[in-house]
Amino acid sequence: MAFATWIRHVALASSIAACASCGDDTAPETPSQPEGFADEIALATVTDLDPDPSVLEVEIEARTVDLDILGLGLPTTVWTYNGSLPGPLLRLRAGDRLIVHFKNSLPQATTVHWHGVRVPQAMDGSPPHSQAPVEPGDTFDYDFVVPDPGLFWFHPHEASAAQLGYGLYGALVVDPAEPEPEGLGDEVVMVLSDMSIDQTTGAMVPADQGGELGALFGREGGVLLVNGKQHPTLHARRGLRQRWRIVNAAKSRYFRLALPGHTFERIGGDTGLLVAPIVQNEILLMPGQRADVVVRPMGEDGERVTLTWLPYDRGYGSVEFREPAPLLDVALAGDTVEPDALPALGGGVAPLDLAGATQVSIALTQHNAPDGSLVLGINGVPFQDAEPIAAEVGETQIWTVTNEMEWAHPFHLHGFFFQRLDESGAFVEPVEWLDTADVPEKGSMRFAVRYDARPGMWMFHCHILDHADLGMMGMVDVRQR
Ligand SMILES: [Cu+2]
Repeated sequence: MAFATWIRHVALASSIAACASCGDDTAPETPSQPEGFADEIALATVTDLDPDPSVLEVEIEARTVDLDILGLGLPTTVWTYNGSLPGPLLRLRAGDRLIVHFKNSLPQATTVHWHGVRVPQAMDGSPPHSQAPVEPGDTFDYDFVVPDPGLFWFHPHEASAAQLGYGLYGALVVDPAEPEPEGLGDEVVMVLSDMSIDQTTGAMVPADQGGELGALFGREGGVLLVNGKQHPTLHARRGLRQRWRIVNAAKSRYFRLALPGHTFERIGGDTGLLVAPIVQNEILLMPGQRADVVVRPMGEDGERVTLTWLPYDRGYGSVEFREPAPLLDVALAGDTVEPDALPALGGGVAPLDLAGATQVSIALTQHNAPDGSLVLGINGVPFQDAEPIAAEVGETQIWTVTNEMEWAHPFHLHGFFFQRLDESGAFVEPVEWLDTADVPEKGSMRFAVRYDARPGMWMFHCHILDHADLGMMGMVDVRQR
């Protein structure tokens, strides 16, 4: 059993024991969320096969299952990890070991990629270099230590646009080795996604719908999901903080989120806490990206406020004729809890030392092959023909990623975090470790990366997975010095 699971059991047991004082009406009330406040969007769990508290050992099977996603009594055949959408929540502590006995019971080959986790290259789940695809009926053991705290996620890296679109994703929470400050709010992990489902039959729409044009735009599903549920309800004690840890697991869709009348205090992103919270009116999550935000739901007793998806302009044709859409209702209850100060986060990151850094420039490109078919690539070369970018363990590189296309691209680097730089080369404040960052249309994005260890061939690609599948993917060959 991993430590974090154990500590929650202990906390539950002690809160039951503490109820001996419940009859004492002089005891000050500790405000709490409504009973079962997040049950409707509870993530599935998985059995830990290892009694060692520093090891989480689980079995995960990729298989199809029929689920009533639309709530209309129509079965949708969803591709899942262990039969649930999303897959089970995996939770460990930084420094713990994760062992996943993976079995592929799908009709096609797949892998599991651990997005954002600094795994050894052989555990990265990204064929052809880190492993061969796991064929139907075959198994693969993933076994690695999770070094960094944060919300991460896992998904296939084989036919990834199709397989994510059909439902293959799950959340991985790594708690920090040292306890976090208390009072950040009651945690809710939210996996956002979308799905293309025929509304009359419940059938999953094939992933190649719309042909090349669909792929060029990046296919978005019309059914928006929070933890696999369409427009679910989350309950909240008025004024009492909740900590929403959100991952965008959609294959193409950007999630621009607003909660009318509310602000968000962003306390983290892809990994770890910030040095101080950032107050934001909206949250923007590109595919693959995470946000760690504190919310104080406010309003009348019995009122519902709706977390809403807003159109985001990621380029040509991306906002026209598109309306805001409800994602999640927050149902308010109870007396209002008076605000108190958010605890000091104590996070933050030192900027990388850029002395002697090597410059790398790449362009995200689009062209037509001689046969007229659409090709996306890096520097005009699709992934299958690409030469890797050379790097050495211990080297620091400054990348300039230029985007020549009419659409923004969410750039993702495997295996290593990076720090954003602005056009002048200064660090973007606050300095953060990221694994995914937006490259605006007809614009560029710069970052610094240090290859700390772990030699091998590492992927980078657009996380609009239709684009990655069309060739917008490359490799960094990190050699031992
Ligand atoms: Cu793209």
